[in-house]
Amino acid sequence: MSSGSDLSRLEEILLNEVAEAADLSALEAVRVSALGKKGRVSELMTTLGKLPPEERKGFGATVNTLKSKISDALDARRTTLEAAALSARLANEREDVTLPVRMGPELQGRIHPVSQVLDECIEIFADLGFEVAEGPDIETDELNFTKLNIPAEHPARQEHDTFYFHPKPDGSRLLLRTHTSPVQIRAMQSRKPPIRIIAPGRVYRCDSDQTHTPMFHQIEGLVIDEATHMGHLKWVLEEFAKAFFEVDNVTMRFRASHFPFTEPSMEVDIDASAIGKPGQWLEILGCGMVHPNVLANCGLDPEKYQGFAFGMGLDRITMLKYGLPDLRAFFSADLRWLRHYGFSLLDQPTLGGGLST
Ligand code: 2U9
Repeated sequence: MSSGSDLSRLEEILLNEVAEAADLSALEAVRVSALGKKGRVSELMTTLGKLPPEERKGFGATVNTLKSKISDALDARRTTLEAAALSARLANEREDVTLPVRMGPELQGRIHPVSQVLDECIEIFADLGFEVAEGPDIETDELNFTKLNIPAEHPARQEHDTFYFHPKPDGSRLLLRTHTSPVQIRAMQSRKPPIRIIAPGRVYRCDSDQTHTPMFHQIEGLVIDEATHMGHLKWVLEEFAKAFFEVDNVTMRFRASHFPFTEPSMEVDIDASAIGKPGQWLEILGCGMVHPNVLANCGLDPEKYQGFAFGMGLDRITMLKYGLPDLRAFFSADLRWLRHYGFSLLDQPTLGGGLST
């Protein structure tokens, strides 16, 4: 039978043990030996039944008070020990953030030059207020051609060397998109101007020689608003060319051309001094004002809206910027080539940090 003085003696012992626990595991041992199922405080409760009924209530209350005192002391000690353990770790463990990054898989991997150039383009156009739009590689005839003012039997369909899927029972055929333009068609159908988007991605044409591969990459741009004009187009392309080739000035030449989806249409050359070869003209892109038929096909009133579009071959501008001589190497999955021409994961292009430095 425990008297009141036994209980206060036990309390003193237990509080002392809690105070003396030197670390978290010692403290846990104290908790188990006091409050665990067979702990000293819990065992007291089992003696309750042997007490005369009139003493039970008072004894029970005293033991419960003891229990919560010990429990509070354990919590307080745990907080102190945890803080001490953290301070000890912080004092002992040091990170030298100035050390070079350790060689690991992330650093051995290389970013393909086309991916790097795509990231550069996105960075430049995002800064000019464009957002990236995407769409599927497999498209309908309607979105890849018809809506773009290229009706059936139009000669431009032959020039696109299209990969078709087998016709469906209703005669319609799906195809691999021959340009990223269907992405812009979808955007015009689904949102109201102002529209400012770029559409980068893979495109497919059944054509293969020294300068053509059956899959290649394009980036196209589209701006539609109420008063967008050719001056805006010229400014955007000039800003792009300066930022992309990392030069203060570019000389550009706009040559009249023809595309079904733009009117007027132009092909754009830059003076190659931008890549250290003055005196030569390099064709870098095609562009024009979006044809009124295309606007109308997408449900936009050509009397109210107008805008410009442009398209570039990403593979081509990658070869120009980084002096890569052979297009076919881009797709040969040759690790030696990638290790030589690829970019480190840490070379993320930013306008602030210099695109390629
Ligand atoms: C919409 C309306 C107009 C996109 C354009 C070009 C001119 C162009 C070529 C560049 C090299 C393709 O990769 S390449 O062979 N592209 O010359 N692309 S205007 O015009 C559009 C696009 C979408 C709705």
